[in-house]
Amino acid sequence: MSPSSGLYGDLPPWPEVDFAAFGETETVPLSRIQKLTAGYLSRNWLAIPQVTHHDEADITSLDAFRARLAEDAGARVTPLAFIVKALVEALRQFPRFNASLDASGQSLIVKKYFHIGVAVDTPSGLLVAVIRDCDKKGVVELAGEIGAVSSRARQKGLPMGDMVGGCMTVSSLGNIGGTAFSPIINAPEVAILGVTKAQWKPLRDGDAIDWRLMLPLSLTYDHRVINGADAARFAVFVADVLSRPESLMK
Ligand code: CAO
Repeated sequence: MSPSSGLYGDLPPWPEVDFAAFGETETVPLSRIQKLTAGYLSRNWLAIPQVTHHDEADITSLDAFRARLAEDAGARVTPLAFIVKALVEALRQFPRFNASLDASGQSLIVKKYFHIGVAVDTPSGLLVAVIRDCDKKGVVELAGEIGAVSSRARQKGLPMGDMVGGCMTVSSLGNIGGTAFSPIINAPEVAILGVTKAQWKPLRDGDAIDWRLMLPLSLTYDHRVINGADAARFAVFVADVLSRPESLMK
């Protein structure tokens, strides 16, 4: 798909530049995954009126809690498994986020299941692994599944069946850095949660200063389906459950 073709064919043509006229260059073919992803991302970027809402969650307790949990379970547990569980709770509370517009755009299909997509950075491009029935799995089980599916994705890619049917996606750059970003919705989902690196921040507690570990949340939503106030409520809800990690151990 050319960058300007498709839905908005009346855009000016993409600039054709002889880059070599300005200095040395090298042509590197895109991988199959990168080419496919480019098409989907362009479609989703053009077709969805999307807005990103930013908030942050206090994960001071969660960080200590997950360290204890990992030690007790003898397993690796990153914040992501808690974030997936928090999303399940938020989707229950705000069912409009667990929905897709039908092909005619006239009705909303509201899902009663909780399959969460996890964006995985692989050497050949970005893949979204869908973790099924996250409402029925515990945090440790989810952490194991996310770890296993992301290594599989990096080593040999994923079959299409492992990447479809998601309700909402999480894109975590928390292992790398950043303070906020605008993730693009993975259609036909209506929202995606971006997460960047948790940072210690001084928060006022009466006359004292308390250092808290704050996790940035970047929630992109389809404005045709979700209004800004509900997006703000959704983010506040996610932040609240993340601040009470015991509540996610059900
Ligand atoms: N803040 C601080 N540290 C974080 C963190 C956060 N938000 N999220 C993860 N970390 C830490 C983890 O705890 C882990 O440290 P420990 O081993 O000491 O606990 C370390 O960072 C590495 O985590 P990880 O990346 O191995 O595991 P994960 O569960 O956080 O993420 C995966 C797994 C597959 C989502 C991730 O590796 C990945 O590929 N992310 C990129 C997704 C991407 O490219 N998104 C952009 C798409 S465009 O929207």
